[in-house]
Amino acid sequence: MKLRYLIFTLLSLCLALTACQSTAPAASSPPAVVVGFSQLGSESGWRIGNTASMEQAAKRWGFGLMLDNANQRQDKQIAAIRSFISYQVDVIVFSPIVETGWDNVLREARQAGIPVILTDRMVDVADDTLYTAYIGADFLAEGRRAGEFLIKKADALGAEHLNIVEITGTEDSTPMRDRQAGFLQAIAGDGRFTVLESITGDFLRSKGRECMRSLLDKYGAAGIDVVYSHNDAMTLGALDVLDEAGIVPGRDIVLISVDGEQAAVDELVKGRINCIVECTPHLGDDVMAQVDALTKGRTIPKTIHPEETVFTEFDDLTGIGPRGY
Ligand code: GZL
Repeated sequence: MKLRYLIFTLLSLCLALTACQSTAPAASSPPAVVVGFSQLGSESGWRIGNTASMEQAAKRWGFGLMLDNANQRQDKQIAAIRSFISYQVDVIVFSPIVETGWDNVLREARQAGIPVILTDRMVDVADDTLYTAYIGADFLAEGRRAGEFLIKKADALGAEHLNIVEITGTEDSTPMRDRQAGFLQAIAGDGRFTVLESITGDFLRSKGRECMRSLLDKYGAAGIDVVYSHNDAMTLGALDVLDEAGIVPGRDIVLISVDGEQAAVDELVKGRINCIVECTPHLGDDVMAQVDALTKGRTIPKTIHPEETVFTEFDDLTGIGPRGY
């Protein structure tokens, strides 16, 4: 039995005994394909849904999955990738918490002959052959959808001027950079909009709450017309603060969010959020289909974007089914 099968089987047995995270078929038949997946954390409902999607898809494809949760730390992701190289997995999949700092470990994976698929977020590396594919959202398009909604909302309000505050995701992460860039591209040249300030909430509900509180302290409720928040977790934190301050979200202040978590969609239906740009966490099947193709020696596309939409107050929201995250 190949060393890595032995390791995987023993590791799965050990993980199973200690109830750690490993998805493996019955120990009697080692999986033909083993995937090493470095997940960046559990910071939001989106992330938890994404992890579930990857685990369920690996099971459906009959792949062994070594899952490591880095708890928001890049150094732990790098260590996990190195352990996957040692175990000689067939494919490494990871969601890079930030874009920079990956060149060395990706070169080590290439030297070991192990292909790397990026999922959910991109890397900024000197040589883009260091990764085989990126499977995840087009965050620029997501940002543009947020900006396009705001233009429509300003038209509907007959607003002459709107002050915007932006609560951004993790700095140097692809969703943060491109959701901001796409939004600014969409509203560029429209003199009705001023972005007063952008502060990072790191995609966390608790920090979204802190950001909203400090922005209200600084500008007052009358000074803020629009909150553009890069994910639902931070938006839900902002809603907590607006409620405490007696501000009616969705009416006194326009809220634009991203992800499409069930909890946020419920607030959208109540009119407390005005727009949610969908970002699907259900990437597992796309990723595992490309893993399958790679292990069969086929060439795969360099970039795969999932279909995504946008939900706004101007739409018929009765048709939104259960979100699953
Ligand atoms: C987007 C993903 C982001 C989500 C957040 O693809 O990277 O990270 O929008 C999550 O909820 O924290």
